[in-house]
Amino acid sequence: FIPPLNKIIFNSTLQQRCPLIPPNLVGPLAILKNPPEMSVLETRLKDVNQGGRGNPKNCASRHRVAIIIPYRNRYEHLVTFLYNLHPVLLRQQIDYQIFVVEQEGTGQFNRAMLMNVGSVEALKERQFDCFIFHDVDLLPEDDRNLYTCPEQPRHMSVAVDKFRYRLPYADLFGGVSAMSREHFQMVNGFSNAFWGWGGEDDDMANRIKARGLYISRYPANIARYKMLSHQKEKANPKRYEVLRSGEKRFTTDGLKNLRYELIDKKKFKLYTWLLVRLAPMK
Ligand code: UD2
Ligand code: MN
Repeated sequence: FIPPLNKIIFNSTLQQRCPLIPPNLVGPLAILKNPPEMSVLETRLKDVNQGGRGNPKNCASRHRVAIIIPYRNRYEHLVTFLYNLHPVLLRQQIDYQIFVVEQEGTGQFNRAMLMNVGSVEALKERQFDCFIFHDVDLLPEDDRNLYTCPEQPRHMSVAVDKFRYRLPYADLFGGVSAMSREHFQMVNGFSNAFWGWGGEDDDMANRIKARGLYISRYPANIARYKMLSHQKEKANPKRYEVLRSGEKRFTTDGLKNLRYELIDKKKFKLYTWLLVRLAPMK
């Protein structure tokens, strides 16, 4: 017996592949700003499975996506994020899991390194084919902005309210961005050398270009986000210097020399939580 091409075996039953365009999207969204308590949210989001996993009920998803959130000390943002994101991802018929990668301690934050850790730890669970790196404070304003990885790395937060819905500069890759597993590994992940605020996203843009890839984007009327308010982090004064010398480290600094200690891991209902101690890079 040879199944027809449009069907694949899934959970030992034959299931139709989901349509290319998810049928239940609503378009522009009202952002939900006052989330209930986490425990209430957990019972409300019935279609989400332990560890913050979701997948469409009646068809086989075309996408296996790990959503990776670099995180420390922004609990209110996290609750609001989960409140807004899960329903969108479910409507988009994506087979996904949300990973919150928390940096232990009070040392300088390293967003890029946490995302590297997230990718490595996610792949220990499943063979995801797409990574979406996501600031915890960004909420999509339109569910046609699909959480999937197209042919090229995609910068998803094109129009952010904080930047008056304008792209600040052409090579911006910060905020929310999507890369296939293949491309992410091809560029050796993010640099581990950016401690404190800034530079890590621009270094990734350079890695992408150096490999002959390019940053793609959806139209700005769809790729819209609201940023939750927070204090400005102190920028790393060395970021330009590290960025300028970045190219000579593309092949050595990244997934290749990533060192960390996994302190704790828990599968909460609405997300998988990883607590990590980052080792300074030499
Ligand atoms: C911008 C970028 C962001 C990153 C950063 C520079 C956009 C829309 N965002 O964000 O992607 O490149 O500049 O590093 O372009 N975080 C914590 N706890 C902290 C600090 C940071 O959880 O104490 C996480 C959290 O997910 C946060 C993200 O790191 O959203 C970026 O930090 P930010 O929001 O303070 O920086 P922002 O808004 O300038
Ligand atoms: Mn922010």
